Amino acid sequence: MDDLIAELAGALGEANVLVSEQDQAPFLTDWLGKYRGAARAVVRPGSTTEVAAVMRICARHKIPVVPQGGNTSMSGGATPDTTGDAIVLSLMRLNSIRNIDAISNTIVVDAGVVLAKVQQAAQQAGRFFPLSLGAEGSCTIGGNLAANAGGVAVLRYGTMRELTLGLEVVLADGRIWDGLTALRKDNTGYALRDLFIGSEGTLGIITGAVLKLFARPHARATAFVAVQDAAAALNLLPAVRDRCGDRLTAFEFMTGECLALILHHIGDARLPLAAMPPAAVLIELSDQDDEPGLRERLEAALIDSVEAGLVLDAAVAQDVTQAKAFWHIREGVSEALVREGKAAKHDVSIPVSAMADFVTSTDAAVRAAAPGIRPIVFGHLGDGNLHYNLLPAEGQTPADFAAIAPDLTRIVHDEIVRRRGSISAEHGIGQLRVGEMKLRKAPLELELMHQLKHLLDPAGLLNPGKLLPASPTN
Ligand code: FAD
Ligand code: 2HG
Ligand code: ZN
Repeated sequence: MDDLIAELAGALGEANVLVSEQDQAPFLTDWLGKYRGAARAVVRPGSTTEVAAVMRICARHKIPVVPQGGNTSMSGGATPDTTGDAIVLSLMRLNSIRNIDAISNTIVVDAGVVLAKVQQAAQQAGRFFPLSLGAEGSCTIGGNLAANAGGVAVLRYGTMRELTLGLEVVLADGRIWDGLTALRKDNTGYALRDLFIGSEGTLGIITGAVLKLFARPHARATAFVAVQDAAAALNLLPAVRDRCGDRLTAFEFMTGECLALILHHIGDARLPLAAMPPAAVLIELSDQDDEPGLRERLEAALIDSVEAGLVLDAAVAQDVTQAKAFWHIREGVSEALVREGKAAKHDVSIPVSAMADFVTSTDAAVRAAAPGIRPIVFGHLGDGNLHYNLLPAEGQTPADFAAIAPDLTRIVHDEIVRRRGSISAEHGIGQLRVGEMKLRKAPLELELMHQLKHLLDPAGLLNPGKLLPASPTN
């Protein structure tokens, strides 16, 4: 056993320092199966002080550290590189709900708590934690924070950043920053909390968080709506919002090609419409009570929109089971994409009003560059966030597709930048997009980001190769 492994085992116990290939395997590949890395060890601390001990040991030995939560990153953010120099620091054993305060409307949790467990804990206390996404059964609060996750309820409740009040973070040198305050107002200087949120494990290890809770919505109305295209969906958005106001919780778009892919691969997904539509929107309203009233409101908005020619057909869920079946379709999309083959993934953020034009011109541009290419487009249209996935043409070999994928990505990202958008809305830069940063970020922004990185992680040990290119200039 070398010195490093012996010290780590001394701090955490041998059972929590995984060195065998077999034990490490699940931690070294990403959810999409796109990256496979190597590590000296996978360590599993069980407390904040143990995380701090790991960081002190790694700082002394100059060992890179890759933090990992549920390992559901869509950008290879939690997978180490292939050198085998790094350790993977899994937060999964930090899994306690520390406190729920129904009056302050807050919950304090360890970073390794799985999102679904936080939702359940809030529900048991008669409260509601709104972050919701397809990976909620396995992603962790620490990962949600490090990625500033979005999901399907951002329209009403905001992203993880907006849902967070305080953080506890272990710094690269092992010091612990206790910022676990539950204050809605605190004007005492720079917002350190917000620096760590969205930093993808490159500035510190998040070990705990104070999150906002909300009143539990007891009423929901859910509709699966056929539309002609993204332009119709975009016009439907204000029509529903005007009728339903803040009750509008989700507005999720899928093209017909996307729907067909889901229905093909997800065996128990059933289309709730008479015929396959050119495109669809999944709409959800929520409120404190009065489910029949909520449903009526949604139906009225949809009837108006049929008359205005925006809606082709619609199914409104009559009970929870039907609503779940509608969501099952939407939630099947990432799995369907993986089953179909490796897609070139793009996480588009542009002004909401530019979405339809974006889809039309990007579809045309990628099809011109690569005849037969299959855009699979879906996402959080109400947030200005589409997942623009490209699948190879039928019969195209993976090698041929890989050869043209960078050019296609350039086309998609150019279309984003033309609209003053961002190349990542919610999945982060990770290792997937790190090569794009110099092209897409202003030099001044990159320089400031490098200075902050140097301040907090002078030896560059935290998640190297992710988010930031090696230097701002070359
Ligand atoms: P990981 O994948 O383990 O890590 C993500 C990043 O955070 C990595 O850079 C890692 O190094 C870092 N990290 C993890 N924990 C910590 C910590 N404690 N301290 C510091 N850094 C840390 N994302 C969305 O925003 N919206 C969606 O709708 C959405 N849907 C998804 C659906 C599916 C099926 C899947 C597989 C993923 C989806 N994602 C979505 C992507 C992903 O960002 C989220 O699942 C989640 O936020 C990642 O949490 P995790 O615990 O798995 O983090
Ligand atoms: C979603 O919105 C996720 O379902 C995953 O962000 C998107 O697989 C994807 O591209
Ligand atoms: Zn998404």
